[in-house]
Amino acid sequence: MKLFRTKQGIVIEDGNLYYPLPETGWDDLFNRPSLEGSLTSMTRRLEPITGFSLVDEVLAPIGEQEVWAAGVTYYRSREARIEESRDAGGGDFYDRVYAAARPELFFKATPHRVSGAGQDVRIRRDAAWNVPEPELALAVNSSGRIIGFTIGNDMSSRDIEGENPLYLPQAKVYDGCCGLGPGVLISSLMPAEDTEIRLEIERDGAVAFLGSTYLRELKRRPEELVEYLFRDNSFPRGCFLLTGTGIVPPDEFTLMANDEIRITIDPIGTLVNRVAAL
Ligand code: DO4
Ligand code: MG
Repeated sequence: MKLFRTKQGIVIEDGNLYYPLPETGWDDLFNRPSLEGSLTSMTRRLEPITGFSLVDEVLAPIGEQEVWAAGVTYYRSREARIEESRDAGGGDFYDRVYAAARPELFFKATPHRVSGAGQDVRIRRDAAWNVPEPELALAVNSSGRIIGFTIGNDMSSRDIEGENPLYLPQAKVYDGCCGLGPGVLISSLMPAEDTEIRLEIERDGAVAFLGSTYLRELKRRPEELVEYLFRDNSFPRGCFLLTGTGIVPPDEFTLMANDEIRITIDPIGTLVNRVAAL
């Protein structure tokens, strides 16, 4: 079962049928105890809508939730960060955080910086080396329970991040820095380990980059990341937590305006965003 925020209100997808929940607020639903059970009983009472085109109607699946992200949770990410910060004396921070008990967690976006499926994401005007980071995103309610999963794109400026690790917030947080969606797969169970995360970047009608990883490469358990995030930290409306990237394009690759970024995680769907013109 999936939950979508749309121009017509909240819509539940169940068995290829779409059920509208026009009177319900996103934040209340997100934080409802036993969400999966209540959605199941709601669909029994509702009539499915016909002639509904999700692609035309879908919005980012976010209300008042903050978006956070984990870093260096895949070996490929550790490797890439060590390399990009070598000239800046990056030291062994990335190696240490990969192995440490405490994960790297950073603030990623407020709702107004988030782009839903079909909306543009942005690259910074003052950055020259930019990449998408395709990540499994956890939807977590205010009690710290994982209620579902969606797809996140942690847009990143690698030259700013590589110049000095203290520039991380500038490399990561700016207008249009985060893709999220298309909807939330409602489940407390992590998708299977052999689930693939696929990234395809299309430029001028041709494939500019293709890469993939598998959830089994994720070094941390999602519950462990959530437990650290909720230590001495409250999220009255819940939050999203991106779990890190395992796909890093080669160093000579940088995103350009009008590139189409497609991220697929099969049980959830495909998140498509175009890079806005500068
Ligand atoms: O440490 C920098 C950020 C890492 C990150 O965003 C990732 O591994 O996905
Ligand atoms: Mg990331």
